[in-house]
Amino acid sequence: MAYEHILVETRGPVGLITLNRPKALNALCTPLIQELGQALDDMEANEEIGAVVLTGSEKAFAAGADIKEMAEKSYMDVYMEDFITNGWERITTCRKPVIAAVAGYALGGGCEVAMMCDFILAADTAKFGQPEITIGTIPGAGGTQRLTRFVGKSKAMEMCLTGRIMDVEEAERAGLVSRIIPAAELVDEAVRTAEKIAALSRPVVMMAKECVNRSYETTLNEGLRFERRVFHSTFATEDQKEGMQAFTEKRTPKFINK
Ligand code: DAK
Repeated sequence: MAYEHILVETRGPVGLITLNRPKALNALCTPLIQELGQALDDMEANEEIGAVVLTGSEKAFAAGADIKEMAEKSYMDVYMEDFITNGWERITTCRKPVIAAVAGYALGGGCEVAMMCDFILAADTAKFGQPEITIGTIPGAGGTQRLTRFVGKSKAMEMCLTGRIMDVEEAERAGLVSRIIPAAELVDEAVRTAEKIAALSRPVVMMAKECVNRSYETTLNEGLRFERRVFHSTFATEDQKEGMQAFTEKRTPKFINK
């Protein structure tokens, strides 16, 4: 499929999606979100792909939802259209791992999209923020909820109430990003990381992802029970047998995704 607002490529077992509206700092207009959803559908269905990297440009991962598209809408417009709800959460329903590779601005909806990914690798140029309050609205794609879970109430509250932008060192200290990488190496390192994941047992990777995500949605005891059941179920896979056998035979395992 031909896309207008994103670039899509595969690098071995990795699907790479690049947000590509450079003149608008990758502002997330509705057609872009629809294209992103379509690309994720395709990658989810493609058996050759084991993990996905989502990135933007050197200057901006994404500077937010498209303010020019939203500006004139009335309450009834956004309510009746379910404005920009449709499609936005596709990343969170993707069963394959999705890594955000963030350079430059990740603001508003851009920060929210990065947080919907499984983890964030950030360039030393990355900046994160929820500046919606400065344009008379509030985060609408999870910013008040996910940011608070990542960085805690005090920092999330300050960011949502003032619109302050966090630099990458602060974001790493606060647990929002997993690693800082020199900007020039960001995408290659994200693809290498995705390749490592793609080389593992796909069903077991999906199970691990499901368990970590469950920790956000349930109590500790329920989460532990869920993890235990899924842990047991890995013993029904051929890949668990192969992985442990390979360890004892001091060789690299050959996973078959079964
Ligand atoms: N929307 C539209 N255009 C944008 C944009 C945005 N968010 N951000 C930047 N641009 C455009 C600028 O208008 C400018 O276009 P021209 O004037 O050249 O035509 C071009 O990109 C370059 O931007 P600047 O000239 O401003 O570049 P600077 O380097 O001077 O400044 C900046 C960079 C990132 C600091 C600045 O552009 C900025 O403050 N941008 C806006 C950041 C912002 O407020 N973001 C939050 C937007 S609200 C929801 C889902 C999502 C959302 C809500 C609900 N649901 C699922 C319900 C999300 C809402 C938001 O994100």
